[in-house]
Amino acid sequence: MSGEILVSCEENQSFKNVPIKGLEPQRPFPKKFYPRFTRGPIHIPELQQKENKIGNSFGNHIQDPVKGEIEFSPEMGMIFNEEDQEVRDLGYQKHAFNMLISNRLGYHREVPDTRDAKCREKSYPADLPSASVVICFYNEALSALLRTVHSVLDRTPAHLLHEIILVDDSSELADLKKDLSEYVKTQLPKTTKLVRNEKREGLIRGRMIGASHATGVFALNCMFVFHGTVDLCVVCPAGKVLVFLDSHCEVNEMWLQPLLTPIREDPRTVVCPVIDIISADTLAYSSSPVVRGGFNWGLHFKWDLVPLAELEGPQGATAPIKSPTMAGGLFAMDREYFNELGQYDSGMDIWGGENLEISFRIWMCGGRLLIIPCSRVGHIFRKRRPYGSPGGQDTMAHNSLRLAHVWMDEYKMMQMNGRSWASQKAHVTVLIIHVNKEQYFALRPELRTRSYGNITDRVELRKRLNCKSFKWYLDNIYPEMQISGPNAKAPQPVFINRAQKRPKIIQRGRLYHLQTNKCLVAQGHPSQKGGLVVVRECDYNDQNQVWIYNEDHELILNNLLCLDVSETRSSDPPRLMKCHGSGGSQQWTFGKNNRLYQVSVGQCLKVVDPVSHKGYVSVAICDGSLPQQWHFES
Ligand code: UD2
Ligand code: MN
Repeated sequence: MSGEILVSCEENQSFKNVPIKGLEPQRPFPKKFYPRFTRGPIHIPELQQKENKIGNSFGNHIQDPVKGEIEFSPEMGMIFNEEDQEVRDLGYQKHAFNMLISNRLGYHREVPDTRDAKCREKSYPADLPSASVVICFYNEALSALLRTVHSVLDRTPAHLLHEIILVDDSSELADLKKDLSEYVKTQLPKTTKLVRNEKREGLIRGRMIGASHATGVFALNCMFVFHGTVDLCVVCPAGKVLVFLDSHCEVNEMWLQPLLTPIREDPRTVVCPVIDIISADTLAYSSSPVVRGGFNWGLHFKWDLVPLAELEGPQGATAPIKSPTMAGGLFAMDREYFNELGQYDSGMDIWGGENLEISFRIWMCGGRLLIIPCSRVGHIFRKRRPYGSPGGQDTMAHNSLRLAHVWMDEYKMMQMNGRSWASQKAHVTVLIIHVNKEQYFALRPELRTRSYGNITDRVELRKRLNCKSFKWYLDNIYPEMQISGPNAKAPQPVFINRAQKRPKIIQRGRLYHLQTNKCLVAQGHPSQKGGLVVVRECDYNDQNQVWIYNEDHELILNNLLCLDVSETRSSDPPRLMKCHGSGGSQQWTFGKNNRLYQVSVGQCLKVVDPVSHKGYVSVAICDGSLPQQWHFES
């Protein structure tokens, strides 16, 4: 059949700038600082000069035309009265981010287009499948939740958005219980549904409940049009794809089309956008580097640099990247494939581990997982999780145990101090394994005997789907993963190569902190393993202040030790450790806004208290602020 494809779906419905009844924050602060519903530049007099100078504005953020970065205008966070203070304090307590600014931003705002310029030249097929967006939330700040919803409505063509399904995981906050349902009924399109769990289920079962409400019927705004001159008409196959989002996100321009395209080509492809950073303190939206997902033997998710081979190709920086794992919150997947692949493990509770479980399952059972650099979605990264589990259990440990027993074969990490530990529950002899005394069981010895429920169904699922072994996954999908113990391949290439060939030096010089005019040095002696780093007066004759930056992205002080972070406890300050050559915790990149980015934890190096003489440093969510600006001086 030949002929032109006709898309019968309507252009983007507009639900922008709807009047809000009763739900907007009622705080009496000066109107000039209240730019809600403002989609163009806001004109705050104090900002005028700044705006004129740099010429552009995104809501409350100002774009720096040189670096394409954004800068936060501190006026948004000002406290004018006690009530403001209360909103701010309560917000931090309940949500671990600045609710005062979130409320002031309102439900719509522009965000900077953080895509690579080449993404804007891309075109996507006209007959993309449409999506059901599932957003599960528990005690979310209403303004953040509704900004998530409106960003989807504002930036998604209507014919691609079949529905939004909000799953309230039994929230206790009054506005979520009452006002939200009123708002959904009266202010949002009919295609937005609100489902309420009778009891707290956690995000894993919550998402499954959301997905089960996704309908597969044709959307009302899609018609089958027959036209004499057209051979083929396209009916939007409504709700074919499930898109999961956290409840504190903002989608960027053209976010959905690049996600749907690879799924249309192959429904066994699962895709993630690049997760941009929305600062918990300022709500500033900034771009994330394109990195891919990995994990460590403590079963903690981490970011890895993309291997060069993945980046080389005709599409360059815009090409989809194969990712061994996903971060968890933001992804799109064919609905039937989600069901066929076993949804999620319903025995997992509240939070944690499901992202590695679904990642292993996708790769081991015949699918693939991609990160799509041209799709960008911002997410508020908080410094702590503001909620616990109902019984106070460590659900991450429970969930990780389940996934290890179902998917990791002989690679479960259950050897303590060199002694194998056989699991009673799984009836398997654990051979193994990677011994990492600091990372998991050594830290949590009580987990050795902890029960993790019945996993029979999941083991059967794995058999039914005829999934490959975990060894296959490691060999083919994540060969960079370091393995020690009986499963180690001999010889281990990284260490061998390292002894023979030192990584090429890219730069040698001082790490200068722009705000304090100080240099990064060892707190004690630079050869002391585990020693902290601090900023001190620069001394250009002192070899102990000289860093090497090499092609492996390592920062080595005085040719001795590498700057390193703990992957399991990113709140620990960076320290100097023996260079291990396996990337991750010792990989740093220099990025926009003079940031020094730690790849594995996805955070930036900063001086904790720039006015204090102590000069302590830490890693924190990147926000482009002055304490996070560094310069490598050769
Ligand atoms: C990350 C993921 C998150 C999830 C988690 C591991 C991203 C951006 N986020 O942590 O989606 O995969 O790792 O489990 O990749 N929620 C409920 N019920 C609960 C607890 C949470 O509905 O009992 C909601 C919550 O309101 C939020 C979502 O689940 O919308 C994810 O929770 P989170 O934001 O606390 O997780 P995050 O981003 O720390
Ligand atoms: Mn989240």
